[in-house]
Amino acid sequence: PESSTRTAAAAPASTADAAIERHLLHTVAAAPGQATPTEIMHAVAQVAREHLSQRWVAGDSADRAAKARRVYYLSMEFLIGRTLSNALAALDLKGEMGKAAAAHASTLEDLAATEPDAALGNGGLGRLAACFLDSMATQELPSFGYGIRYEFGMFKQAIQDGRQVEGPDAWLEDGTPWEFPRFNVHYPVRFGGWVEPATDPSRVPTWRHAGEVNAKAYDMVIPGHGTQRVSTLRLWKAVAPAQIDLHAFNTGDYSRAAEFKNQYENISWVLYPNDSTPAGRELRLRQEYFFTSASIQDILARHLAEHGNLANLADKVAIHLNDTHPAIGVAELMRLLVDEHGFGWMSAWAVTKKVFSYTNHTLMPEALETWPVSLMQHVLPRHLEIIFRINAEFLAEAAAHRPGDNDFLRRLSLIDETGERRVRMAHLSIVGSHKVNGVSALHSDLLVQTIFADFASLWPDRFTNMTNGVTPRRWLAQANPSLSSLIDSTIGSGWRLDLTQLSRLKPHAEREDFRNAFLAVKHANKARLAAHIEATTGVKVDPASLFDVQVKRIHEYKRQLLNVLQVVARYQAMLAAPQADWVPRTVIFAGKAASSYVAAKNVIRLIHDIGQVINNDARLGGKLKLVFIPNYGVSVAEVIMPGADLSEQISTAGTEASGTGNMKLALNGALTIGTDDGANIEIREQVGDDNIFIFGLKTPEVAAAKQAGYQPLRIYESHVQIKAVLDAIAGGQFSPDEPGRYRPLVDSLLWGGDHYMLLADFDSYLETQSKVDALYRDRQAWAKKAIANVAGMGFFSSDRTIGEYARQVWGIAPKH
Ligand code: DL6
Repeated sequence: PESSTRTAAAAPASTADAAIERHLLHTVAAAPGQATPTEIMHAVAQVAREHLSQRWVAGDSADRAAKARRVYYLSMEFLIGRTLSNALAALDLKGEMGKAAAAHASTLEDLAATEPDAALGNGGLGRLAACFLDSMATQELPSFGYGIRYEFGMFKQAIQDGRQVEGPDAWLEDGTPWEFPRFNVHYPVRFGGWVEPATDPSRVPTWRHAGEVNAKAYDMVIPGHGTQRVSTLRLWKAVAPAQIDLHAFNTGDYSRAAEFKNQYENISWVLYPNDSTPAGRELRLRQEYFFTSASIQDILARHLAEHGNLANLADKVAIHLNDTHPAIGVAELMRLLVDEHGFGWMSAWAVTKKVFSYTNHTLMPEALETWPVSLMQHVLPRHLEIIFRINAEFLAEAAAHRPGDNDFLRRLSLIDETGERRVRMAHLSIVGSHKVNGVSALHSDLLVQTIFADFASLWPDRFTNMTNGVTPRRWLAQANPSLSSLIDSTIGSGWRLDLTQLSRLKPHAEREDFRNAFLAVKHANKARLAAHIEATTGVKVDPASLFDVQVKRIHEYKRQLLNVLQVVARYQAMLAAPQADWVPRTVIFAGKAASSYVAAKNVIRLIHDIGQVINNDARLGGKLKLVFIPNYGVSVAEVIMPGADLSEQISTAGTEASGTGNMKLALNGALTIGTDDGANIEIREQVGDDNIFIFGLKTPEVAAAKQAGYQPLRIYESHVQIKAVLDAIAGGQFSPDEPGRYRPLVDSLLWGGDHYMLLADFDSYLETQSKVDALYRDRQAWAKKAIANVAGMGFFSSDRTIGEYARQVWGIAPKH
């Protein structure tokens, strides 16, 4: 391994240096002169940990003394990324630590790069949760995040022969400096068995559970910025009950002992088990109940320790459901209050509704969780009973609103009776919460107009909107230090804690020297991104070309394929007129496809195959490149966002709940080309119509076109360019070794109905792309608009979002 050039004998130059050496010697057990960058990173992290831990203890004591009202954010996912730089920035230790790192012949960036990403999430929902933790700490909200300590996070994506290959993400392999095991905090979580009815009405039923696992707490510290406060992310690890283990072990049946252990401990092994099998689906339900139950038991224990009883629970506790994954919490709190804490049903229900609130993150019907009643009966029989009773009472209430309307009740029911009976987790969340929100203005409107319309007719005031945001600390200050210093020297550094201050940049867009400085920063960031592209794909790209970026999960509704069609159209047009003055473009994709999502994986392969042809076609003179950056995640995003010129946000209108990549890219000075969808609409309002490229059908037009009998085949037959593009792909021009490879993909567009309306938006997309090219030719005009984007992004700070949640949903006052 590489070792630093410093000799062990040299005296530490500063307090920071001394602290690092102390930790190298005492915690990491490495000789300072021989320590590897990873060891030095661990030592630096330990220094930060010491400070954070003091802040933690102080904040916790203050909250206890104040008997604070707290918010508990329950989420299956937290996509945190690396912590070191963020922690040092929060502690204001970057300068000092940078110097100390230099003494070890290293830069802070190099040290930080040795930390594995904590990738405990899939995409937008999980990253939003991580931005929220940062803002909750920064806004000094008494708060906890609760989730699962997955042993393996989001899979590592490699691209082999154009195909996505998934590898395990053993992020805890070498330990993490950021977690604090809480050996004294653990709860039993029970599964299976049956329910023994109560013997008389004054008693409660008894759940004779079949199995029990121990949930052990591991805390991760979340630093606040500009404050001494930190927040806690409490993650649960599943541990088999020791006596079971030992019994089999003692009788010499080692494989049975291991089997028992696995059966219980697999609950916290992997993020999102493949749910294409019954075993995978059951494991997922167990995961959901496991972390939700442990979290709620912990919340009640804390409350009892502070208040002595649960009478004032709803005054002191707000529990937020990040999507429906923790929705079983509604039944679990009822069970704990009624079965274990002596509450009557009615008073328990009144408390439960006050305590919970719920965010929906998707309108896609296939993403709305439901669990078969039979599975629920098998895994959580007592909860099923509770859900049935909640449903009966709820339907009685609903029936009073519309007597005789059985269809209304059928649609509202917590149980879907069409086909196999299933529990609708979104319905449980709505009925059990006092507030329900969507994540952008459009999405929240669509929720009440479409999938939740019946509920909205019952309880219009329950529904609200909280437009997403991103943390400026990670997504500008940390990811883009050069733009941050330019901004600091122009308007001061206060934007880190008050992003609306970015609006002060507006007048500077008129200054040529500022525009040039801005362009120079962008160019340097593009060079950094180009180096990453070359290192990870082997393709050399020109930082002077327009960097056109689509980075996000690969999904049909996000329409990476529409972008691909555009690239092929451009390629064909360039070949037809090679001498024309083409604006050089580098089209950059990144993103993971769910391991069982065949259509998405085909898109990755298609991008790769087209890239192979285009990138090696000398006739283009290097003016078009197409690359797929592997293993998209938080740290890769931190390199991509600052280097983008154009942000592709091209989902079919009405399908993307919000998007947050759109915010990160615009914040780093990319111009958006996008549809009238999700938060794009609000980005447009903030940056102004002239500074964004909006194209395509709007949500009502999509619905109308479908209603009118949309026929993609007709478009194909009558549209020369679309036909040429699809024929090239289907005919094997990009897969000469297997000419039929993409025939099914094209057929599914033409004959499968083109569900996401790619062909309907094709013309408008291409026209708009030409406008992008035209603008890019005028570097000064482009810079003006890019600066206007940065200046207009103040609204999209997660501090603003968290402030809104705190005041309007959780009833807690934020700092600002
Ligand atoms: O709210 C965060 C994020 C949105 O920005 C995206 O538009 C949305 O697709 C995403 N949803 C998910 C998974 N949804 N579910 N369930 O990540 O949430």
